[in-house]
Order: sequence, then structure tokens, then C-alpha cells
Amino acid sequence: MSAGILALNFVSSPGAGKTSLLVRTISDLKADRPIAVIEGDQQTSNDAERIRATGVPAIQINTGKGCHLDASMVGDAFDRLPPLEGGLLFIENVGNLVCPAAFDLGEAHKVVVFSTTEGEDKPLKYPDMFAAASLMLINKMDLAPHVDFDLARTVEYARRVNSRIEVLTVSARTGEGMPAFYAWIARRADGKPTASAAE
Ligand SMILES: Nc1nc2c(ncn2[C@@H]2O[C@H](COP(=O)(O)OP(=O)(O)OP(=O)(O)O)[C@@H](O)[C@H]2O)c(=O)[nH]1
Ligand SMILES: [Mg+2]
Ligand SMILES: [Zn+2]
Repeated sequence: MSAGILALNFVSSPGAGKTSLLVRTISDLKADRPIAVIEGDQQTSNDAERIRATGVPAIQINTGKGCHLDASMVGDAFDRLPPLEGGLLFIENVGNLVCPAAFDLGEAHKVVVFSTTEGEDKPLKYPDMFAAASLMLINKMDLAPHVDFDLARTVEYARRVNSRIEVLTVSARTGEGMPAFYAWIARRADGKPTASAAE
């Protein structure tokens, strides 16, 4: 990936809220820096269309029988995007909590989106993804009371497989918690020391 671009690779099971989080993030941050998105799905351009509706460029990759993005797919898509110097590249991987963990797309960080409706034990059942991620965004916090979501247990399980993983709780629906995610992005985009590095 070119210098001066912060690339983040969003991974999750299908429907955890990757596109919803990207739409809200882009709407809130697009005035500050250039943003572009590479979308991966087996079929359809639905997600790229949702992103383009925010006014930023998006390239859709359809993997067909494939179940993850690889670096050559992302490289080809990146070449079709307008220049992004100093900007943010968001890559939304195929919804799949297993093999996207194993593929380096040139990103600075993997961000695993985990939603409150999935069951607290997913970090133990699918450890590779949580081990590979720098940040876990726990999404759909607005639903937490309805599904008896146990935040402490989820964080404990995630840290069992990755003691360094950072955790933020958010809701793409209500916007709760999003400013802390934007601060996390800004620290990395601006190259400032991270909270964990300062510890
Ligand atoms: N209540 C609630 N619903 C949400 C939230 N975020 C996403 N959703 C809903 O969850 C569903 C899936 O959201 P998407 O953003 O499409 O999820 P995704 O991870 O991009 O899905 P795939 O790309 O298919 O893997 C949609 O019905 C969203 O409206 C949230 O914070 N709260
Ligand atoms: Mg999506
Ligand atoms: Zn795969």
C-alpha cells in the first residue's frame, strides 16, 4: 500500500455490521480526509452501492466461490481507485470469521467487528480472527439488553486468544461509541503513538 495511506481490513461473520459501521464512519470523517473503500462479497454490488451513496469511491470485488479477499484482488481494485494520498482505505472483507484471518491484504490493521447477537464464545470458537486483529469493535450495543449480552465475558475470551487486542463498544444504529473509534483511527492515520504503545 502506498505511503501516507492508512488501510484497515474489516473482518467479521456475515451481518455483524461492517458496512453499516463504514457508512456511518465515512459520513462523519469524509470532510477530514480522503476515503475510499474496497468491498468483498461472494456476489452482488449491494455494499459498494451503500458506500457510494455516502459520496466516496468504492470498488466491489465478487469472489464467486471464494470466501475471502487476497492481496492481488485488493491490489487490482486499488489501482482502479482515484489517488488517496494521506487518506483512509477501508477494506471490507467477505463475511466469514475463519479464513480471512490468514490473508495479509497490505493493511495496517485488521479490525474484527463482533456483534452482541453472535454469542460471547465466538472468540474461543474462532480464535484465529481475534488473534489476527488489533481492534475488536463490539457492534449492536443498542441490542445488548435484549440479548443478555455479557460484555465482560466477551472481552475476557477475546483477550484469552489475544492479550493485546483493543476493544471498543459501538452501535452503528445509534452512533454510540463511534467518537472513540474515530480517535483510534486518527491516532494511526496521524502516526501518533498509540495508547497501547504508550502503556
Ligand atoms: N440494531 C442494530 N442493527 C445493526 C447495527 N449495525 C448493523 N445492524 C443491522 O445488521 C444487519 C447487517 O448489517 P450490515 O452492515 O449489512 O453487516 P455486514 O457485516 O456488512 O454484512 P455482510 O457484508 O453481509 O457480511 C443490517 O440489518 C443492519 O441494519 C447496530 O449497531 N444495531
Ligand atoms: Mg457488508
Ligand atoms: Zn476463504
